[in-house]
Order: sequence, then C-alpha cells, then structure tokens
Amino acid sequence: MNSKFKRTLVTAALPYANGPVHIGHLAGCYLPADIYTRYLRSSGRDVKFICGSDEHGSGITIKAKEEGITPQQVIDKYHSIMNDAFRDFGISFDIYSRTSKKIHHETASEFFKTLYKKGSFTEQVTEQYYDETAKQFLADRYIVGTCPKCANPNAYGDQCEKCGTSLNATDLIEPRSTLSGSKPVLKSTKNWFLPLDKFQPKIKAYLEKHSDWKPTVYGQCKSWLESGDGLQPRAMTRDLDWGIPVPVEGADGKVLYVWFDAPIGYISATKELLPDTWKDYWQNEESRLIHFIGKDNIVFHCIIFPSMLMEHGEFVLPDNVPANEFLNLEGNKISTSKKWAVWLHEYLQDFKDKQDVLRYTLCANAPESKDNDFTWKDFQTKNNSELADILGNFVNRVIVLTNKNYNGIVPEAKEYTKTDLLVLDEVAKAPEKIAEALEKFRFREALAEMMNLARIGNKYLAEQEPWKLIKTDENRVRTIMNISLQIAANLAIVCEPFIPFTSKKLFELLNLSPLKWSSSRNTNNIASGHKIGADNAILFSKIEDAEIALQLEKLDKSRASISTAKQNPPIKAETTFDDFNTMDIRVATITAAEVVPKTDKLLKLTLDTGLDVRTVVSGIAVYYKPENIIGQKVIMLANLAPRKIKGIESQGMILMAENSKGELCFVSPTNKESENGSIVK
Ligand code: B3M
Ligand code: ZN
Repeated sequence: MNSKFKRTLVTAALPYANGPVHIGHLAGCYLPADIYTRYLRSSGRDVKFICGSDEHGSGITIKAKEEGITPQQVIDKYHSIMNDAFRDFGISFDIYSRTSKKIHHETASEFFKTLYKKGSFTEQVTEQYYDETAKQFLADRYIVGTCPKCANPNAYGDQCEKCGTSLNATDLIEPRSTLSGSKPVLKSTKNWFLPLDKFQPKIKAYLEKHSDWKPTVYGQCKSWLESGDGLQPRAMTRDLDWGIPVPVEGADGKVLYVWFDAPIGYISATKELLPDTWKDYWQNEESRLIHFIGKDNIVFHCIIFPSMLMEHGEFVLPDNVPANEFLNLEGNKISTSKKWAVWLHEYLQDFKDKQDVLRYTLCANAPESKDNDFTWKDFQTKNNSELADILGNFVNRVIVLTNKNYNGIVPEAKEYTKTDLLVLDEVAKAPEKIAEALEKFRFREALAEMMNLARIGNKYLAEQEPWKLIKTDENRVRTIMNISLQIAANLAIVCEPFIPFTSKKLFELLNLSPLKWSSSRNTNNIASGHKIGADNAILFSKIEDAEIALQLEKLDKSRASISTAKQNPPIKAETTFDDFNTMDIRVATITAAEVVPKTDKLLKLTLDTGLDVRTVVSGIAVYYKPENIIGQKVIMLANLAPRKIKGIESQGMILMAENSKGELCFVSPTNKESENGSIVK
C-alpha cells in the first residue's frame, strides 16, 4: 500500500435496476470489493464503500415495456430486490444509494454544467433513427433489423446477439422500430460530445502511470487507444425521455447519457453519506479511488470517467480498477433472459444461512484473470471437503475437546516443543501472506492462505493427538489445546473479510468480542482461564447429493434455451446437377404474416416473388413474431407442388437454416442487387 494515501474510497459498479442480482454479479465485483473493504476496515484504515442502483438508460424503459409497468415501478421493484440481496449476503456497503435521487440529479447536472461552461464538449449534429409513429428518437435497443454479418433478422441497433458483432443502428438492413413496428427514418439531432480523440494524449499519459494494473484491464485500455483511429468523440447526451434532463438551453427532450451520469453516482452517494466530509475522499490527493467492476465496464471507468474527471479538474482519478472477467455457470454464459443463472434471492431460499458457502466458492473460483466456471458439484465439494472437513472440523475438535477436558476453560500453555514453536511461527506469519495478496487484489490466493491456516491447525491436532495423550500426559494436552485455541481465534480474525457470518459465529463460540486484523499476528489472543461459549460447534453442515441434483434440475428447465450444441447432421448422399436444376429457387420478400389460427407453430406468409404474390405456410412461429418479419427477404422453393396445410393452400416453401440448437433462421440474401424473382443457382 502506497503510504501517500490516507483514505480509500472503494466503489462497486452500480447495477442496473432492471433485474435481480445473480452469482455472476457477486463474483465479478461485489464480493471482491466487499472482501477488500472488510480487510481495510479490520486493519483500521480509513475506507468508505460506495454503491447504489443505476436507474437510467434504455435498459429500464425496455424492462418497463416488457413487464407492462412504468419505469418508476421498475426501478422501485429492482432497487429493493437488489438492496435486500446485497444485505443478505453481507456486502457491507457504507451506502447503497440510487441514481433517481435528487442529490444525484443535482450533482450530475452540476457536473455537466461545469464541463459545458469550460467548453469541454463539442456540439455535433448527427442523423439518428426516429420513429414517426411513436414520435421519438430510438435508442439502439429500440431498433431491430437484419444483421449485415449473419443475416439474423432480429439484431439490435448496438449488437447482434446471434453472431456477437457490435453494430451501429445504421448498419442494420431493413431496420424496424420495436415501439411501433414502423420503419424508422433518419432525422438530424444535436448532441454534446466528449472529444475523446482530443483527450487521447492525456488519457495515454494517465494510463501509462498505471501500467501495474491487472494485465487484462491495462491491455484492454491499450487496445482502445491503439486500435483503428484511437479514441473517438462520444455523445454524452441522448434523445430519450428517461434520465436526467440536459441542464442547458436548447436541449429539450434530451437526457444525459447513462454512462455520463452513472459514475457520477459514486460522487453523489458519497455526498449523501458524508455531507460534510465527502470532499476528503474525492478532492484530496491523499485519497485513493478504487473501482471494482466487471470487464464490460472497463472503458467507462478507465477512459471515459477519468476524462470527465480530468476535464472537471477538482477530482482525484481512479487509482486502480481491478476488473474481473466473467463467471460462467455449468459451462455456459450466464444469461438472465435465458434464465441461465443462480439468483441470490433464490439461492437463499434453498440454502438458508449458507451465504458464506457461496461467498467462499465464488472467491475460490473468482474470474480474476480469465473467465471461470461455477458448477454445483464444485460448490458441494468446496463446502464438504474444505469448509466442513478442514475449517469446520478443526474448530469442532477444538471446542469439543476444550469442553470435554476443561469444562470450556482455556488451559494454560506449559512448555513449548520445537513443533509448537514452528506452528506458532507459521500462525503469526499467515495474516501477512493474506494481507499481501489482498493488497494486490489477488483474492483467490488470499483465500487459499486463509484456509491454509485452518489446515495448519488440523494437521497440528492430527499429529499431536491430544485425545490419546490425555490419558498419559495431561500437561502436554494443556499446551496443545491452548495453541489450538489461539489458532481458532486467529482464524476468526482472518476469515472475516471472506466469510463474515462464520467469523461472527466463531467469535461467539470462543466467547470473544470480535478482534481486529492487528491482533492476527498475536498468538495469545485468548487468555488462559477464559471460558469459551456454547458447545454446539458445527460451522458447516454437509451438502447432500440430492440438494445438488435439485439445483441441476432447476437449470435443466432452462437448458433448451441455451446453446447446448447438438451435432449438425453429416452431409447427405451425392446428388447431380440435373437433379438440383429441377428446383426453382427464388428470392422473395415477406409482405404480410399472421399466425395460422389454432396453431402455435405455423405462420401464414404472403410473399412477393417478383413474378406473383403467393401464400406459403411455414413452421417458424416459434422463432419469429409476424410483426417482426415484414420486409424480410427470403429464399424460396417456388415450384414445389402446392399442398393444403390447416385448410390453407401453401404455394411453395421458404428455405431456412437449422442451427446446432435446432432453431430455424432465415437464409437471407443481404445483397441489395438480389431483387425479388432472382433465381438462385
Ligand atoms: N450499470 C453497467 C452494468 O451493470 C452499469 C454500471 C454503472 S457503474 C457507474 O453492467
Ligand atoms: Zn449477426
């Protein structure tokens, strides 16, 4: 720890208030931030831990539309769910605020005005998609269209979720508004941009001062600076109706870009927490700012927010951004929409009082330097073979033996053997190793060192066998038990940042008031003659196979919707060109679509083939909504003998690709020259 700092401000990314928190969030940033903060607090350092809900952006309004409620109802609902989940898992924020608060609106507006007055922004008129029916500009997520890369007809204005390409709304072929289904038009609009291109040299200099950041974080920043033309101007205002109004003239109907206001949320929340002293943390060179985030937020915390802070001029800059990679679940990407996740509130319904087991497992498998996988089997092993068999077993033996042999009174150590001295030395050194790893944000290593202390205790007891010695050498047993009790007390101290609920229980078992980190080097924290607490010393019960099976069954229900790659079938037997040539394959466009009554799989499509207008019945209703495919270009088999399906004459067949998940998607000619009626050959 650099001694120039007297204070530390730890922030954890403000989660969007549009869905509950899952294990990926916890492992990605809230848990490491909490461990780090708890460690600093226990070490007597001046630290504040800041977080809150991010309540702006189109994610909120889209959710409102999905759930048929207002954006305000969305944020109220999820703010409260998230707040409870964090509290239940012991995430020890000093404040969990929200960006809909007045103090935040004011702080963000002031910030914007300061930059505006300084002339930091450039005004640019750009063409944005506008929905003439809904009478509003469309955020990227409100526009869908055909992906120019993979022809997925439902790609979003910022990304195609089928092929993963990141897009601009204007890249989409045949864009449609999800608000009205109509074709959006391009309309000019003025917005305020942060000219990141001009800031590039000072951002570069700032980053170079921090080449000690995690390689994954530093590397991502470097590639933003170095790829293509380097940094590009970025709009800090948006034409939206949900957010903080842009506080300058001529900005009616515009709000601050959510990534402009959200990081300022860290400042507003600190102000709310410490109305008189917040500046000590934000405007004082002796204060150190640390942002815990997931890797998808790196650019915003390492480039955009620092640029804003530099332009403003009165604030300290982030000193470190220990971002984590992603956590997968049972081999697949966690996805809320596909219900492939473990939500914290649901976990607690099944594993009441086992918050620490999840904390422990997620820390042991933290995606610190690469993406990592959470599996229920591993969760069970971590609980049964590490927490229960090592830590729990050691504590249990110590408590039970002390009660049995000494009525719960800590015996006095008589004479130390060489082994005793070696063990005591290892015990005294353990906290330093843990602290060293924590200071470097190496949480997995720190946790392993913590568990190692329990291993030392277990091994010591197993070798010394006080349960046998009690019959022959009572004095020796006194010393062994005294040392073991010291180890238990020190474990209670050093496990606190990782598994705080267990630490609390352990202090209770020992009948000690919680001790601080500074005591963890002492090997005499529990005095002889002290009476320990109750004798029910089971810290961790075993998790049965059936409990794990239940969790896997839950996931099985969602498995169909995720990428469980089945084999694509092998190539069929050879055919001839003549046979192929009997088929008349044409380009056509869907001009109307409706669900065939009393079916849930079939769509009745009207096709413009360039030569005539046809009706085709197609089994694609599971994959496409009728309103979303109007205007979709397709390839069809035009000379297939007509046949009646559900009473409708189907005059041909459209060709679809079946992917490895068994889903059908359009094979779409993206080339504009392939007009309706063109022969495919
Ligand atoms: N709400 C993004 C996210 O949840 C965003 C973080 C804001 S931190 C200032 O991924
Ligand atoms: Zn795509």
